Amino acid sequence: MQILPALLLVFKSVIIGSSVLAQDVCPPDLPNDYEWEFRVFGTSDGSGYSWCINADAYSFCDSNVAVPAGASAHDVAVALAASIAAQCPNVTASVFLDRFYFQLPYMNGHPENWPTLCLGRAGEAPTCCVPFGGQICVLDVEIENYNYSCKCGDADHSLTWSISDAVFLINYIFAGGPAPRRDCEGDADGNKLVTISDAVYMINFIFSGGPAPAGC
Ligand SMILES: [Ca+2]
Ligand SMILES: [Ca+2]
Repeated sequence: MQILPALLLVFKSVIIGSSVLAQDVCPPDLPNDYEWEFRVFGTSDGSGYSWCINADAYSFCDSNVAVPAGASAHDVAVALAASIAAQCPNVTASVFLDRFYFQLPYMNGHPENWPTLCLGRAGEAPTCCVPFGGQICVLDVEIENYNYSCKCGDADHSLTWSISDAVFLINYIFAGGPAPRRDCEGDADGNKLVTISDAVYMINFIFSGGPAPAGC
């Protein structure tokens, strides 16, 4: 989360024009914006996405955001960010890798005005997220079982290989820590199991010039 301000600074862009709603129905631009962070896992299956922002009397929704089958998590993030931002010029959107961010201007500060953003695949119950008190709301958007792209050995799903992956596995195996998001991500040595051997494999890869994870 510490990188978010920098990311927003770099990638922030206000989408202007092509709004389906008149600008004067959007919330006023006041401090203490509400923020959401989303992360998309996997690729699009082509069935499309839906989202809805509800904030007091305001409601901005789209139930048919089309994303071609096979589109990457980044492409899904771009499509959703563009769709949401296009509904209201006061919504600021940015995208970084498989993550995307929204900011909605503060709305009078009353709990009943705290906005909800719901997001999901078209035709399925969406997942909703409320950034209470202007705090950022983080929501992982799972797109499981649809051509999931697995980076073998990336146990912590950071999209990179590092010693953190070995630490993650050791914590999982010996200390009751969280499991890798997908078994394939924990399976660095490609034997279809997640064991301490995978942590050893990552250590050997990172520090001793061993082979890169593959074949999970
Ligand atoms: Ca990693
Ligand atoms: Ca293994």
